[in-house]
Amino acid sequence: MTSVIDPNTIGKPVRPRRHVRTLTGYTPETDETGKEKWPRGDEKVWKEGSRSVNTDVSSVTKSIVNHVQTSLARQAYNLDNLGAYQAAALSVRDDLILNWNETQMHYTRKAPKRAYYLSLEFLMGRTFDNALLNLGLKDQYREGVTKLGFNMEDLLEQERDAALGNGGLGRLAACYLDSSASQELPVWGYGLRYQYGIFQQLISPEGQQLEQPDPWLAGGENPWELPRLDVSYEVRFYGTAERLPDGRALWQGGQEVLAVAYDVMVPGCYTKNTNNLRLWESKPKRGFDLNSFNAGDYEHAVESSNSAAAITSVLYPNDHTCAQSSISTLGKELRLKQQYFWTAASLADIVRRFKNIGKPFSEFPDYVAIQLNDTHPTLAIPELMRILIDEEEIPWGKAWDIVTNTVFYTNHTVLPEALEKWPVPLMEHLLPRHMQIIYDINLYVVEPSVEKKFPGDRDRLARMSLIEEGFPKQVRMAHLACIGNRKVNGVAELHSDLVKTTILKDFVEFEGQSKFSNVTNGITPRRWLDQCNPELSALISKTLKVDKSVWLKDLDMLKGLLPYAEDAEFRKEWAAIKQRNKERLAHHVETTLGLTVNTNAMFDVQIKRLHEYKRQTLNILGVIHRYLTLKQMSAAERKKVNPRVVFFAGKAAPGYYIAKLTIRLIVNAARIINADPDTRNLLTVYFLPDYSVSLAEVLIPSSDISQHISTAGTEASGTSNMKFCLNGGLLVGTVDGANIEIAEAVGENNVFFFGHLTPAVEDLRYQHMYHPVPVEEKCPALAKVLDKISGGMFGDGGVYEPLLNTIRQNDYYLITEDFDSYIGALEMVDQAYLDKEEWIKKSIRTTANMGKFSSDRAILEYAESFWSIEPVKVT
Ligand code: NBG
Repeated sequence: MTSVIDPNTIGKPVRPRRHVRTLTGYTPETDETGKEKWPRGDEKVWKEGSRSVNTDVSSVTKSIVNHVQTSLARQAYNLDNLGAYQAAALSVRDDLILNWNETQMHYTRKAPKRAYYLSLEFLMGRTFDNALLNLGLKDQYREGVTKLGFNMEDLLEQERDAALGNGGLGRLAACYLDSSASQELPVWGYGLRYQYGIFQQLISPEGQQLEQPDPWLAGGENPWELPRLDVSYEVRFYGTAERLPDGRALWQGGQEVLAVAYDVMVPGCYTKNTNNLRLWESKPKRGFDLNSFNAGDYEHAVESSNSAAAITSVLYPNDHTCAQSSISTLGKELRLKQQYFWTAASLADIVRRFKNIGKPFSEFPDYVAIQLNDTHPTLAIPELMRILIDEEEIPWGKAWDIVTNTVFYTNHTVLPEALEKWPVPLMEHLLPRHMQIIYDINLYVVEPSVEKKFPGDRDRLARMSLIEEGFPKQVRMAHLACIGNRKVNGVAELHSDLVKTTILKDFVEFEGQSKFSNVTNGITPRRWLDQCNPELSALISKTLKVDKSVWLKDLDMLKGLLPYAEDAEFRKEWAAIKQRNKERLAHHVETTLGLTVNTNAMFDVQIKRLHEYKRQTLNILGVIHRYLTLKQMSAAERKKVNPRVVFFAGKAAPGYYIAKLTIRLIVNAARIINADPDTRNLLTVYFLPDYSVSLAEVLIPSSDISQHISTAGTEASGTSNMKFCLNGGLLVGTVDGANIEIAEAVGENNVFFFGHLTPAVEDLRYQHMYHPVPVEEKCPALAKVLDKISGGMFGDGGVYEPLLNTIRQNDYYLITEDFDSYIGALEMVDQAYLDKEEWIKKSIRTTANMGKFSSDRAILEYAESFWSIEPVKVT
């Protein structure tokens, strides 16, 4: 008999398309007496067959060899470092899965309130080392790997960074996941599984930044994720939304794509709790269009499947400050598609999990907290409204109550150009139902209540509206995020104040102060001390006489180091570790770039995204000023100068012309300065290409001084400032972001502050606009530097004119205003460094006082004050 194929089923998935429950998450049934029933087979056989985490060297080596033989289908004869890394990673993954499984089962059984961290970026870096340290298995693996004839450091180097983020915002999300698991909090992350992370940066011979795709998954299977092809949701775009008389709407037609889950295990430090980061990948709903295929039109046949797959193909490399201005219309549509795809899939998953508990929707906020990491996931607000109204048939007002008690919003920048806005026509086209809901929120919530509270204040109404008038009209995402949530916070004290007094001022007057608060950012001391600076971590444990498993989770214990600042022997050990970290960096530069670094010099580091507000330009102009000063000195004077090596690293958004010019100036200035025999023992400059989490892990422990020199009021927090100080590096900075709180914690005499303060900035800008003073008059030292650049000291001077003109004209970021005090601060650094013993004391005191900046503290603040969730320990 021939089988008959129904053409309608071709290309359709065999399984029903709605999410199918998998075995994960099932809870045991109980019998009449309330005793748990074993689900299938012989319980004893099952239990005998189960294994636990491998903790001794011989079971570790067995497991690695087993993976070499089976998972990799290789043998000792043909195993290279990459293969050995893969086998060892798979072995660690097995252990993580065991803990992960238990954690998920435990959370499901207990059904506690959970928090979900929605972030479009998770800058995870490498996992192998971090997982071993958190599991407490580093020593066993090191020994095992050595026994198998490999070197642990070589294997660690094989792993590619997971670089699914642009900078601080994405790394913060990664630190928060680590802290949530370490503090045993039921928190899941939701993000996108980009095929391509942040671009790889190359530097051309002229000093130009070139971008290259980062195919981070190309090396084959990623051992740190679990593909969960059975967890998938349909997500709709375009189509029509027809309002029904009962308040619901029927959204239909358009394009449907599938969101498929990939789970990344997030192990806590010295605990079984292993949380989940769920990343969505887009897939076409059907393989391809069969009609076109049959008609021989192959291109059209795969068109829609390509467009579905494109949604999660690449991370947008835009720095927040050139937000959407440099994206094309098509690019904008894709970006908005990414945002909706991700929030829709995440919410479908969250709602499904909630429904499994069997509680009414009125209790949703008792079980679910959703944190919006910046405005990128703001569509979660109208999407949850849509689900509640259209699918769950909950009346509008009740739905609004649920949403505004569930959602929380963190703002990460007050730069006005960074605030997301989407053109209304685009939103109407792509998400017609959501546009209706946004209009409804404006109509039912914003307008009547603002009018009631401030009768007749039309200007205020226009300022606060979710829709900005213009051609085209735009949806203001920050306003939607602010009105549709329970609490808003900034990320450092100054920043949170600025949020309240600038961009959301009207909303504070409208909703009251209590909705607005601050959670100062934090960093995980596991990666940013124990992992990146193992010698310092060991010295701290030895000195405090406390195992690191304790102090790494209670970072205030570092205070115990304070008395040792007076102990000469301890200082010697401290300084020797810094020195070895410098040598480690020098070795890295030598092997990757073939350059020799003077490790007897002071190491001065600025590493972050390239942006005008972060003022790498100020730094390189300062370097050139130093160079010119050295050139003018006599040989005898030069002898008194302390040698300095300046490191830069960071990526510029591909469309950000001025930032790219700054890179070019740094690279070419370095070329000239490093080659000058008069000065090269005293000053050298390096631009290290392709900045990444892994590069930061080598740079940060080596620094004597690091620079955080944004124009006051522009850097919301900064987090690398915390990482440097935790590793005993001192800070040169403006009175901005978290610099302020760091200085409060470590003592102002251990920080080198300079520059104008935030309240002065607006007036200065006004003066620049309407009463400009030429640079020659305002800041002669700077004028000289600019002239040298224009004059061609670092290659064709004309190339840099657009960059120099941003300073000569307008000078929005106030380089002319801060230059002299900046140079003054650097001189103070030189002075202070002359007294080596005192410098080391400062370094020790700085580390000792950094307890506040642990991301454990920050995540506990979110958990307690916002989300109302509690630790759920997996035993
Ligand atoms: C960035 C700020 C940083 C801050 C991180 C994390 C965005 C939009 N903002 O100062 O510029 O440290 O967020 O909060 O990426």
